[in-house]
Amino acid sequence: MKQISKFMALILRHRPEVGGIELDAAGWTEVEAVIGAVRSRFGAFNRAQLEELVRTDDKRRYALDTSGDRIRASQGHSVQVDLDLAPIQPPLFLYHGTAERFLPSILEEGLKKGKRHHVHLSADPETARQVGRRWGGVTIILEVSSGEMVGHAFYRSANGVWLTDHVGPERLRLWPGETPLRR
Ligand code: HQG
Repeated sequence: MKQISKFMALILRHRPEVGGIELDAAGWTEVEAVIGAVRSRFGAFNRAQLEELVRTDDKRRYALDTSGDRIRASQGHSVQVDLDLAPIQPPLFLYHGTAERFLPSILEEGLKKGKRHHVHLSADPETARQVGRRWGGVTIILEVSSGEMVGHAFYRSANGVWLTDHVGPERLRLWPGETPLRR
């Protein structure tokens, strides 16, 4: 199931053509098309298994529409899609987990979105830690003073990831709970 989930992330976020599917402007595609793509790569796979995968995914990466006939990734795309999220007021603080080795560049340039459409921020330090751990080495957590970022649009994806365009270095500090520099 993990391999299938990774394949779904690939075709729903980055390379739909690999699965022979097409995403609409908001990132949606037919559930049947995704089932077909998974079958042609992994063998037997049915709607119940897809729904189970959507329901149990650790980060709730995929969402079905209200009809249950269409599916999309809730965030993380590199292909051009407009998720049509409404801007909302962020909490006072958000968090970003990353690797210590990126810190000098981040403190100079701020958080940049790179290949994705947005910078991804977490609602709490623990989630940020999980995100940062993916990079190996020493994980650090940055606290973002999102409450002070007046004039910057923030969005929250269906799976609770906070999204914005860029975070300037002046809005970042090492989360006080983290002390990597003293290790
Ligand atoms: C770093 C996963 C140097 C940034 C997670 C991060 C998340 C800089 C990396 C989602 C930088 C980008 C996103 C700068 C940012 N200089 N490095 N100026 N600005 N960076 O993968 O936040 O499993 O695009 O710190 O759970 O790690 O895919 O972003 O380390 O929600 O569902 O550049 O991906 O979800 O990496 O992760 P990413 P991210 P999924």
